[in-house]
Amino acid sequence: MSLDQFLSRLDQLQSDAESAFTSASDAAALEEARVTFLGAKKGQLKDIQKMLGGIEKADKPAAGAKLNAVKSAINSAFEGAQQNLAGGDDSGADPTFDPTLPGTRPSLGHIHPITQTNSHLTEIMGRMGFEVAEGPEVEDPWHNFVALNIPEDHPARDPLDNFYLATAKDPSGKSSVSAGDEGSQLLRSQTSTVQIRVMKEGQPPIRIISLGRVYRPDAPDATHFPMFHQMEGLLVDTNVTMANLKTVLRVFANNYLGEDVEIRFRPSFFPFTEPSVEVDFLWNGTWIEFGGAGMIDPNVFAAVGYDPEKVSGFAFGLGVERLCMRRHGITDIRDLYSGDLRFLKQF
Ligand code: FA5
Repeated sequence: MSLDQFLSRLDQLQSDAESAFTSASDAAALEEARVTFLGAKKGQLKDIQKMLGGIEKADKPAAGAKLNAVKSAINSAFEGAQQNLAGGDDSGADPTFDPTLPGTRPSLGHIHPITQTNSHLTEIMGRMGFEVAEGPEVEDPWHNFVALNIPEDHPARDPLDNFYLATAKDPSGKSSVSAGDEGSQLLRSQTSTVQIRVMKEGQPPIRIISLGRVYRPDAPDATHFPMFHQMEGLLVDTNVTMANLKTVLRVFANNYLGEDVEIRFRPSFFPFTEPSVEVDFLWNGTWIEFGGAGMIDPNVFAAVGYDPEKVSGFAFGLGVERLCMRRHGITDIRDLYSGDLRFLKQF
């Protein structure tokens, strides 16, 4: 073998060994590369060393010098790769940190199903021209009962059917509450109170909905909760009929529950509407009650200063939880308020 051939074989060997060492991704791969190039018996460096014997005598010093230089270059490339794999790059990085492992997802909150339902109902009713109105949850008996044509002796005013508030009135700190008292405040038992506030503040034509919490001392069961939500609707104009009321509620039900849902009115009684009805929707072959409705009673118009001979209107009040439960197949109202994230995260 000529000197030139020998030298170029050595150059080739050095570059092959260096790239094999740097691309070894773990200790096992590096060891395999070490045996290939530096192995004492079958290593490629050993093979070339054996060829030194076949070099012309005059060329031997140059060939030997090059062989030694390549040998030490390959050895130091091996040591460098060994250090890198051991994390010896002094960067201060945590050697136990594995960037390929999945991270811990931060847990994000989301909107409660009843709040989502309120937004959905607002959107549907908004398309029929109903604007949102609000009223306070702590009410006085005038808005909750008197203006709604609920007389003093009506069972709906019974202290056992309402949450009257213990408001201290005298400086001695003694509670002045005698439940049912004209002056005592209570948590509103229905959103119909907002009808009164809106009519007192404005003039017809009126077309509003009001979504909010109401409170009743009902024992919790699968369909009742002491705090729940209602969607009140109120439309006041001239020549308003029950056919208008039924159309609005049917369009609402078809949009919220489905095109195949039918609506039925059952005769009922509410002091603030005449005639009054219970509103049922036909859902999967069963009639289900969602709320009450009717034409505004002339006494209510009189209480807010409207002329019952000139204006007419309808109102309805639907249970928001019952609507939400139907749409999502929820069978127990208590699940909505248990605070169990496994349940709530499904919505
Ligand atoms: C009323 O509250 C009337 N204000 C409705 C109304 C408005 C009639 C306007 C006429 C004109 P009622 O007490 O039936 O009506 O309640 C209406 C709906 O609220 C019920 O059909 C039911 O869906 C829901 N609801 C009543 N009590 C509870 C409760 N404890 N938990 C959950 N939902 C309830």
